[in-house]
Amino acid sequence: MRRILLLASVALLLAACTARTETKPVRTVQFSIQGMTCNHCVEAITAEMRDVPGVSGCDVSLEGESATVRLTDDAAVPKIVEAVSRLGYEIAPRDSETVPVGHGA
Ligand SMILES: [Cu+2]
Repeated sequence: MRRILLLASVALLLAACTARTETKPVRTVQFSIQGMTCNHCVEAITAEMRDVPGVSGCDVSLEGESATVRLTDDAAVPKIVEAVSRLGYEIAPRDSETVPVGHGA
């Protein structure tokens, strides 16, 4: 009987997790960025990207001349391009993929 209760609660947890994935998908979009020369550039771009509505997180790579941005809203892509361009960097979206939310990351 105890075991059945345990299995039932595990099933409930899994169901709750799946439901959340469906209501709030997060996409990861890669950007190419030209013009970064030091970590201050990385920090400035990171701060600018995080201010854009619909961005839930980002990782900017100086060596890779790129950024990986997590979005909850596709409308954020042109806003990111505009905001980072305004700082004086060349930025363009590279590719994107849909990733499940609520499992780390
Ligand atoms: Cu710099």
